[in-house]
Amino acid sequence: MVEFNSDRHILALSGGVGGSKLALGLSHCLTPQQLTVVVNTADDFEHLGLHISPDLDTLMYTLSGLNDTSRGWGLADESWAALDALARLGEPTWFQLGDRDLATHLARSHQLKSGSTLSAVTAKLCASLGIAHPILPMTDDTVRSFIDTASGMLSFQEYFVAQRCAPETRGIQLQGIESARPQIGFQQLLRSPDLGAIVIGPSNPFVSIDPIIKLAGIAQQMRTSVAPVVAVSPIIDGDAVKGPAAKMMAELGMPVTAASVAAYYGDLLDGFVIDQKDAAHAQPLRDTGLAVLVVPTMMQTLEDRRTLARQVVDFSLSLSKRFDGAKAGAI
Ligand code: FO1
Repeated sequence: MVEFNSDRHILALSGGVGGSKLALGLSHCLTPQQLTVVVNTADDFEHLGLHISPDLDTLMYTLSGLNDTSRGWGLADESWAALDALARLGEPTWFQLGDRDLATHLARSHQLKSGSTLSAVTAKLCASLGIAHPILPMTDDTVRSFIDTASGMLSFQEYFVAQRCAPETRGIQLQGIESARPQIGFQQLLRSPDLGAIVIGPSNPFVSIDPIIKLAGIAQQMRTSVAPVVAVSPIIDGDAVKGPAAKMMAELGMPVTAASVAAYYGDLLDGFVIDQKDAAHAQPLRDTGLAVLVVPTMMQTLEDRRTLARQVVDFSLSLSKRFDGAKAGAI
């Protein structure tokens, strides 16, 4: 465990694959009392009558060690008999549901239909999978990402899975964002004097992190929090490790660089973590007043995840000391 004042808590904001790798590293460095992961739910959708929460699934499977590391989603050692049977019945199979993964969607959908909130369902699923660290959906209300493309307005999964991110992105709409209430534990944590740092994972800024920070009041609470806000760049050497972040940035007219991600988050950030391949961006970013950590950020092994997590926590808490005086007056 990282040695730091144990009543300081880290709040990690996460999308799917990249965020879950850092969250796994954090879960190895921090106790369940020291870490909460808040997860994007704007990728959620209804499919075959089931409520699918892809990023929550990825977090749960990763933190329980059940995830398929090569695909990046779903469970390891999966079988596909139900999907084959669905194909025979003429049902859509573009979104692949593995046999054991299907149990998660059935349980979630059943519990939601019985009146449970997504938070309660997630807590129950996590407990069943033996996950001790709290994983919270960003909201219990409905927010859905739509991608405005050259081929029309597409729901996120239509864009991401069915069309393999091929259509050109013109913009992103977060339907329901104005009326959605941030999850209650998320709100309480942001107000907590024990909050040590807010860590934005190396996730897609537009479709994974924006839905979380654009929830009512969240960006303002992050800015005025006693805790520093530190993001890990999802862009390394001009490309995204996984997913369409780099393609979307280019299509939205942004330079595909780590520095561009920092500029996008703007005054929300106190610190930024970039890969050593992007070391040339460090000084220009520091000149803007941002604290910058340059370390290897490519997480290939479990040891990479642990090492980066430890470095991010140490860096964030060092800023915490720096900001104690400055930010304490803000709440
Ligand atoms: N991603 C795919 O590329 N193809 C799939 O068929 C697919 C199925 C799937 C089923 C359950 C689940 O929880 C996730 C699944 N994903 C699939 C991943 C997911 O749609 C995306 O990775 C996220 O939405 C992006 O964060």
